[in-house]
Amino acid sequence: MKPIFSASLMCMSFLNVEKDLHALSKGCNMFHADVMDGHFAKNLSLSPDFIRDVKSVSNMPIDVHLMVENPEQYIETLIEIGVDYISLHLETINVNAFRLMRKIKEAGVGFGLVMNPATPLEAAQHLLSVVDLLTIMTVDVGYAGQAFIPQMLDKIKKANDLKKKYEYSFIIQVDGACGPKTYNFLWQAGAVSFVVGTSGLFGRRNTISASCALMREEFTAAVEGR
Ligand code: S6P
Ligand code: MG
Repeated sequence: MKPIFSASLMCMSFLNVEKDLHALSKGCNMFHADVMDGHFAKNLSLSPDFIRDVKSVSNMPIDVHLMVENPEQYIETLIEIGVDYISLHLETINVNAFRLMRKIKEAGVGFGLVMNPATPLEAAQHLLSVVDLLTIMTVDVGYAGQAFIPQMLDKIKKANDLKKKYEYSFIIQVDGACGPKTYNFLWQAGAVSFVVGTSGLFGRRNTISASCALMREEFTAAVEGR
């Protein structure tokens, strides 16, 4: 199985957005767009208007990670923009999880479910058969550049065991501190998709194309133990 690299757009420089998006679309496999409301996550990040612009210049699949208290408010707009996955936090959908899941899937969009580090996998068990993209946070939401939470490896392994046992189809994605120091553990645990931000892709003294190439080399070296 090949890894999926999902570029965390909130970590990119906005000085040359269109040019860098084109380079990212050659070197990565997906875009990850963080939307925050300053409440559920104590920060602000990307907006639906920005995501619309990204979609207008690129064919890359886009996963929108909604870190907001009321995700329902954004779903119609994101469907209309034509994003590929709408990822909702389990912690924000306990009163309407199945209703929102149906709304997303009936529109032909992938249903993403995201879990905070403190939320046990068991809390998601009734949704696992219908999730397309399961994102396990390995940092608390809100900021790039945080330390990896090692206890999450066990959660990833459990998710992978359940996926195999019940033949679930979700992709296991990890968000937070994905990079050369963590790829090997994450891959061995069963993660397939990696949200790459400051730890794995951005902020290097390099062009975006060179950073993408380096990211892939670092992944190969990490998982092959070289
Ligand atoms: C955090 C957000 C993430 C970050 C990404 C940053 O709230 O959901 O998507 O942008 O994790 O990556 P890194 O390598 O800086 O932790
Ligand atoms: Mg994210």
